[in-house]
Amino acid sequence: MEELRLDAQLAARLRRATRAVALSGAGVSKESGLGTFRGAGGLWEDRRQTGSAATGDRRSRGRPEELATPEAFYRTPGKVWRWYAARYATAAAAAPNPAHHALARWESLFPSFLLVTQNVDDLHQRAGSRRLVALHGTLAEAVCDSCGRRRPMGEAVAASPAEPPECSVPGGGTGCRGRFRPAVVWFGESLPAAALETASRAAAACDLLLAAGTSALVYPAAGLIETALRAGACVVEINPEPTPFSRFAHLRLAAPAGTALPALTEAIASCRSMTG
Ligand code: BJW
Repeated sequence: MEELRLDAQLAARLRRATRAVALSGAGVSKESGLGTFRGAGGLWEDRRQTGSAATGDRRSRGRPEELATPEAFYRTPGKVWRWYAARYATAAAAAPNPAHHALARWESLFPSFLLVTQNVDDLHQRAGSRRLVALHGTLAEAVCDSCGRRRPMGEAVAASPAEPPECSVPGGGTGCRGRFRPAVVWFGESLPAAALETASRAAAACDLLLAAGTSALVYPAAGLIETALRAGACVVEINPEPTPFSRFAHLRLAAPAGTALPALTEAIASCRSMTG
């Protein structure tokens, strides 16, 4: 992306911003080779429409609301487990892209910054982001659905590649008899309370919110954009496709995050280095 030119009013808002929040979604990891959920080529694209059989377990049929749910896991545990095992392997082999690296820089650009991610890959962390909350859990761990014990996903998949492994925490000699599942948040499940509380407070108090690579369809995460707008924050959106919030954004960059985010970050750094 060419150098970004900001109009004077927007440049002034970006220069004055002290409390920034970024909400990231699957589109930020797209250029690292990870699929988005919705839209063309997404993980939830209906294969009957594309006729593609080459995507293996990483794509799955049906509406997301019917797939990433506890009900789907209990109905077809092996299918759901293998889907996550394949996605875990892809994420583990992926590397952060320029969008992740640009966002890691935001910690030094603003006096207060919080990255709120919906992503379950750990690419932001691997790019160096530290002030981060993950709203939808992590692919890197499995958690017992009965006793809550956690173990690395890689270890759980190696122990049982085709079906979710049973938990064998000793207890009364029988073990807990639960099953491991990915430590992610499915539809109908509560988000981690502390992470949501931190994100909500930051959105209510921010003067700049960036929404990058998210369709902004899933709540309560998408509600953070509404919260920031209501608080009077400047809202910037990076997404090649429009979202329900596009028309409210003060700046909309209809481009891939891997190019738009470094360009925006340079523009912010340059206007913040100016005095006055
Ligand atoms: C690029 C790009 C590039 C492409 N660069 N961009 C209020 C109203 C209505 C419904 C609800 C509500 N509150 C709660 C609900 C119910 C539900 C919900 O939101 N439903 C809606 C779908 C209608 N929410 C929940 O159930 C949540 N729990 C909850 O609220 O608990 C309390 C409660 C319980 C019961 C009833 C009511 C309340 C939990 C939500 C959990 C979401 N989990 C998932 C799966 C995680 C595990 C996994 O990875 O499999 O999280 S769903 C999936 O969607 C995943 C994502 O984090 C999430 C968001 O998706 P995201 O990141 O936006 O990705 P995409 O694919 O949608 O969009 C990618 C975008 O990138 C696109 O726009 C592209 O254009 C763009 N893009 N290339 C930049 N290169």
